[in-house]
Amino acid sequence: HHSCKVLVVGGGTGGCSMAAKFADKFKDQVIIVEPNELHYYQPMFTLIGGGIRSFEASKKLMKDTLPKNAKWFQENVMSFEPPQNQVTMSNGDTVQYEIMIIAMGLQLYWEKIPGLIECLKDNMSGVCSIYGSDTVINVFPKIARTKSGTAIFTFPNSPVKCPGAPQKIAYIAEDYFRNIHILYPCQFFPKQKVRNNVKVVYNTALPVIFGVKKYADALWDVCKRRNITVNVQTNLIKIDPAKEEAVFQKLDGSNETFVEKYSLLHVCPPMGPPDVLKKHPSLTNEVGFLSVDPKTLRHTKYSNIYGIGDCISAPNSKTMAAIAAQGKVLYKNIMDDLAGKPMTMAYNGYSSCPLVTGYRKCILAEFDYNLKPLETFPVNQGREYFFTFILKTYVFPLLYWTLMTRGKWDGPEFFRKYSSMIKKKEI
Ligand code: FAD
Ligand code: UQ1
Repeated sequence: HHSCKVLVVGGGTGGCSMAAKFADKFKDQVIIVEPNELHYYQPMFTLIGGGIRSFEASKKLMKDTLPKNAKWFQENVMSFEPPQNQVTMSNGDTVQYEIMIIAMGLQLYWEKIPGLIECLKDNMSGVCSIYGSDTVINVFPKIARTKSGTAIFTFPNSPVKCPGAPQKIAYIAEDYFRNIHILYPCQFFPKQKVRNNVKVVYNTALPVIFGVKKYADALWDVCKRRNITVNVQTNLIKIDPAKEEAVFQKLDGSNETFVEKYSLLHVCPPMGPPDVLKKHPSLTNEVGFLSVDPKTLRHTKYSNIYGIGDCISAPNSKTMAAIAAQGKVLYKNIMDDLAGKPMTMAYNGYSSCPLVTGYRKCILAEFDYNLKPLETFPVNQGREYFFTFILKTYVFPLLYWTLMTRGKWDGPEFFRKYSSMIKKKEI
């Protein structure tokens, strides 16, 4: 049975970066519980799906990623006992803590779409997904094989991580079908001029293409210009592998269902909070997310529990960029609290989504809780740029592995303040 000053549940983006911050401060007094052998940089999955980056570049051993001056148990947390300041792990051991940070991420509910799991396992089917570490490598071969028919890209009826990703992969595939792409040193691109034979469709359960109007307008424009059919309030409910048909339900009140034949079907699976969290209603809101104050990120009921990342109830868009901003606030607030001072920092809901729209361009969306743009660079980020594509493809991964996993990247707030001084006021 173990005890520590700071217990971190989950060693993904949020858990690893917070553990690194606290392990620097309180050496050998931090425990991380994380079951996985490998640590993935998930934002690269979209680029792997487009054949732009290699799968190898997206992963590292967990032991080489988590901070060395913290103790790692390669277990699952099976239950929480907040009144006792204790959790129980899958090996039966308990861990006691002074402070606990919960960073368990989102669970993917593949099984909620009948037919999906068997299609994903079948290399010959046209069904694929960038969302799984075990499914992402099949995406590019399946896109490259598509020469005709309908390529359908879906967005589910649930909260998801990186809500832009399901349409980014649509834009990349569409660009690939057109054969407007540059050669990358790491990848050979065979010639593809099949765009005229492939219909490209984006079916989203949401009523909008994107939550922030400025970027939504830009994305509608991209879709119109490139003849991508967008159907809102359209939710994938079932796949029939034998007929290569997908069944969709309209969420416009009519509940009508319809069937669409596909040659390529890219699925973003439904997601939600991890089952373990949902089993502890005293920790969660009605739908199972860890219930935290959206400003301080402290638990609403237990004052020594905090949350970060995709598993928390705060209504920000669930991204790594959001976690960078949350981490700064969380660290400062916990240190204030430990010093007996009131918490002074508030998270403003900052989130960012580099909306890759092809093989050399990207719209870098950045916004806050109010869905107001909060941009870093002194340009109009509602436009497509090559430099933002380079940031997404090469700079952010480097930033992640060298700074963020070591607790040393708090987001671009610093640059934003600087560039807002020179940015022209937008009309
Ligand atoms: P995760 O990193 O998922 O980590 C959760 C960890 O908790 C996991 O390691 C898991 O094993 C562990 N865990 C689960 N249950 C337990 C348990 N019972 N006990 C102990 N540990 C447990 N973000 C961006 O900012 N920009 C992007 O361009 C972008 N693109 C993306 C594209 C794709 C395809 C995907 C999938 C994500 C993308 N993201 C992007 C989102 C980003 O990757 C996530 O928001 C971020 O990684 C979430 O971090 P987290 O720590 O909350 O969860
Ligand atoms: C970011 O900080 C971050 O975390 C490393 C990402 O994750 C991949 C992002 O996608 C983005 C956009 C940011 C924000 C950083 C800048 C410089 C805008």
